[in-house]
Amino acid sequence: MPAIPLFPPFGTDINLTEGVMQNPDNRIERRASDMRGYYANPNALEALIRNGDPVLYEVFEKDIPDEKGHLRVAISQIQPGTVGEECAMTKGHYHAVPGTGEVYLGLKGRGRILMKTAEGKTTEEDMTPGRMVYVPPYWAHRSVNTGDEPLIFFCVWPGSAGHNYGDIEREGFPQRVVKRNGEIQIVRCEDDRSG
Ligand code: S6P
Ligand code: ZN
Repeated sequence: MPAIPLFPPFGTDINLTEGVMQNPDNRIERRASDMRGYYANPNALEALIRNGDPVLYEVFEKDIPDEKGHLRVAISQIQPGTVGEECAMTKGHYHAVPGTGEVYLGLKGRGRILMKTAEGKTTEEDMTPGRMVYVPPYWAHRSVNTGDEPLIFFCVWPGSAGHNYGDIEREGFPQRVVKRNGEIQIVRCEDDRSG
């Protein structure tokens, strides 16, 4: 007798060239108006909201139980562009169960994954097609599109992990990715002139 209800196996096609999952069960969209408080330049964000409130990123998921033992999967797609000088990015989160990791696989476009711990350690990893990035337990993670086309990546994480957005909403990340004079730069809080 299994400890959790038996779940039917399934398969789904992923177009690896386009980064598109066939028949996702859920689509989450984040528009500019969902991102208040996240970007260093709130005026630039408000201008974007007034100017059609575009979808900045989407997440396509399969319906897999958010329970221990399961693995959840999703494809995220972040549109290119900047808000002020800051590159388009996800909200970023810790997992609600902090001791749970995640695997990212780049499918299309170019970006960076920013990571940080509650104790103040920080690091970044490149996200490009075919590159796998391991996000270990306890590391908050945010994805940033540094290219000129959508950044698309596949993620797998424990079903029980959940998402803790509140801490990042309050703390932000010490790193910000900006485009200055056509060049991508990572700035730290102390030398952040974008705000
Ligand atoms: C889930 C995984 C991704 C993100 C997605 C959107 O654990 O890390 O599927 O949810 O990239 O980012 P965010 O920070 O808005 O959830
Ligand atoms: Zn995650």
